Amino acid sequence: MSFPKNFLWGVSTSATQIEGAYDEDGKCLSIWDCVPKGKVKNNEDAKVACDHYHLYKKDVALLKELGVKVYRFSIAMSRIMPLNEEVNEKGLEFYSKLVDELLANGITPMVTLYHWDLPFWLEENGGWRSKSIVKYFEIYTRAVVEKLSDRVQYWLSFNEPACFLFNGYVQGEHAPFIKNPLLISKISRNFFYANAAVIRTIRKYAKTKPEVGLSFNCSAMVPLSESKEDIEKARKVTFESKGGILANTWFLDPVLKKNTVKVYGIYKVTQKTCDECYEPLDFIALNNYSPFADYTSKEKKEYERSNMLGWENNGKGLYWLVRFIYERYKLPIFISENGLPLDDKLVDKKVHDEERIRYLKDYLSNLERACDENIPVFGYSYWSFMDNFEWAEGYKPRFGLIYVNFENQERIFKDSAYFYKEVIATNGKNIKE
Ligand code: PNW
Repeated sequence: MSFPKNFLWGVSTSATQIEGAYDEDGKCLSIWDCVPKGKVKNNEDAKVACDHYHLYKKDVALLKELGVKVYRFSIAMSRIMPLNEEVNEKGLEFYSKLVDELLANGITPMVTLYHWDLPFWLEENGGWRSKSIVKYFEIYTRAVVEKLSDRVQYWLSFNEPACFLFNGYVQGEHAPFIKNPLLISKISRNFFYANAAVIRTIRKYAKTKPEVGLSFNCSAMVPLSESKEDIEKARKVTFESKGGILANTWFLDPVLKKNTVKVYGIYKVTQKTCDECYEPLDFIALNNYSPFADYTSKEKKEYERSNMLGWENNGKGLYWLVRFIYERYKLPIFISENGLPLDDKLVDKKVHDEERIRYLKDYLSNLERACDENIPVFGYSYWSFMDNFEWAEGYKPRFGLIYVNFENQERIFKDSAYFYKEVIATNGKNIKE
């Protein structure tokens, strides 16, 4: 009963959320540097964030102290592609030094090529509404892969297409704050082509045999009981009902099964798109925070607990997600995000975040169950390494294992960081205590 040997324990971050240095060394502005007033809580911004761009060596030392095997971070396209087809060597240099620092400390890098921060000039060009975006992703990916692939093996083409496309262009809650449901098919199609181009470019130019995945934000419905009928009902909702189809099937089926999907009778991923964009992945990366609400039944759920952003905490959601996804797509799974936001308080240089420790115990014991049932999960990466810029929510929700004092950039291990360190050291033996 335990996690596999060599399980990849890690922590995750993304460029915009931690780096700062928003206009240094040739970086252009991204859509998250050009947010209209009123769109982010308290009009906060990511100009400085955790100042990781300058403090990266100290941060890698903290990763080492935590004992992580893998560190998942993203590359800011705006550092690499300041305008049109031009490539900025200084931007590449930063990530090259970061990779060296990680390797020197025995930590495996996992690179996300796109975590939501489109260069602003590319948005003005039409952004995800324009097919021309594909060409720029190809140039960008080639530059990064040529620079880093002698040392980087794990690649994620994109982080959460459902979020940056739908929050950005359909709901208008994230940059570029456009609200137009009629864009669903078009922006998705451009995404499928960009994703295929990115994966093909990685495989074409990689100097080390690459392991390529994509981070999907996914949720499952937790069955009401473990009877056959309830499990079947939950599986159906996970892949077929309203929430399930747009959040899970819409992206996963075309990418992983070459299957067309139709939603609400109007929106469609066509067979042509599926055929032209099919490029098998080596693994599936899942970002999971909450299960789906139960759309099919009025019965009360087993328990209701929600975090400060209103998302339900329930570790069973992770077990069922991993199980349903593996049964349907049959690929190895990496959990690339899972975590809890709290309004953590620093008291005498300590942060007592028992709630986060309970959360970790709940989610990790459910993940262990999946491992025990021989589902090939090969790693888990907590979101996030440290407190950071939580997009439209600003700095209040703190997801980190490490507390960041944004006044002076001090970093402090929370109680959960000590707990997670022990999780890694014992390969999960302490989650039952
Ligand atoms: C992720 N949901 O987004 C993002 O990848 C991170 O950048 C972000 O900071 C983190 O989670 C925390 O919000 C999410 O449906 C997308 O519950 C979807 C959900 C949650 C988080």
